[in-house]
Amino acid sequence: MTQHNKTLGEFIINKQSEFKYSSGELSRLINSIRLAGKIVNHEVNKAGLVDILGTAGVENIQGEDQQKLDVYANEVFINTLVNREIVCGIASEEEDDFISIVGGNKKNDNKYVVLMDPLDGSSNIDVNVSVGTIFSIYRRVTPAGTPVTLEDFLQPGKQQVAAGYIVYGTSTMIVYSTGHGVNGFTLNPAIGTYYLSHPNMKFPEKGNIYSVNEGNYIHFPKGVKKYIKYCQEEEGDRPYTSRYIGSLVSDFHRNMIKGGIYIYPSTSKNPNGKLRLLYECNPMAFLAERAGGKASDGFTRILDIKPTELHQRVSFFCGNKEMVEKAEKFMRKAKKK
Ligand code: AHM
Ligand code: MG
Repeated sequence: MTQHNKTLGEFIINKQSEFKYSSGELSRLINSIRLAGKIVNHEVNKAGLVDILGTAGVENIQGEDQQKLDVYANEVFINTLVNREIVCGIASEEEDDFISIVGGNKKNDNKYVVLMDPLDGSSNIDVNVSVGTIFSIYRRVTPAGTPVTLEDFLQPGKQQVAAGYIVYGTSTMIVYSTGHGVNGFTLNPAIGTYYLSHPNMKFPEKGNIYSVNEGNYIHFPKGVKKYIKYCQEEEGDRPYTSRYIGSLVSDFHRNMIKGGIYIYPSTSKNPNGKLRLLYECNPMAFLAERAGGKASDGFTRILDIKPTELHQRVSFFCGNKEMVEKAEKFMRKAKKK
């Protein structure tokens, strides 16, 4: 990566001028997410110092209360979006209910709602493994200027205007799409600037990685068990390799670059899977499709599912088109029997 690569700021401005009649609202919104991501990144980077600076719920040397990082990230994203007056509503995996920003004395004609998982995979923080923020943006369906309602958030994923993630990894990256390509930007922490490092990201045509928590094998549906056995068979380009970080953003990111499938199926413990449709699966499915991949619940396209509740869970199969289709075939076959 060199200094003359386009920065995220420049990229957003260029994109904005492509939409002749756009108000720049979406560009400003992406900009706010970029800023909040930098603040969270700074804090995530200090996570290893927790024993020195104090643990969650305990006062640190400065007499400040240390917060859990997922709670902190939630607050940073909400405060940034509220303070910049850039959205009309927010729903977060960390909040029981959605937040309406319209109301009171202030006029707010903003048309977008943001849904997010502010810090996904946060159990990985203690062991210095990558975590991420996932975000999803929709145009509200109720009239501008009125308080948002549940209806504004329970839209099928195909209605998303934009979606993306920030991965706090060996490098910090923001990867997002406003509907056409998927572009990735890497943060240069020395100057706090994101540079376009991964233009037009695409899943490779063929993949050979499967990512699933095999510890739950015994509780998996038959179709998934059979697909895992298929991945392990010796034939053609198989056996595939198994890679599972347990951090959706990182597993997805690797699979998009190297080619693979991520599966979090239903289990006897979690009959609807573990992942959340609105905060995790829809944004990832939006990116997957824009990058030439596919995402389904084993039978149905994720982006077609009409949500019924905010914290709804769903089985998730996401990655290389060919691999997801193969897994779906095993699911259908097992269901018929
Ligand atoms: P979280 O939202 O509580 O962090 O859970 C989501 C995470 C995903 O990032 C990851 O892929 C999955 O949970 C891992 O779950 P498991 O430990 O059951 O394999
Ligand atoms: Mg999560």
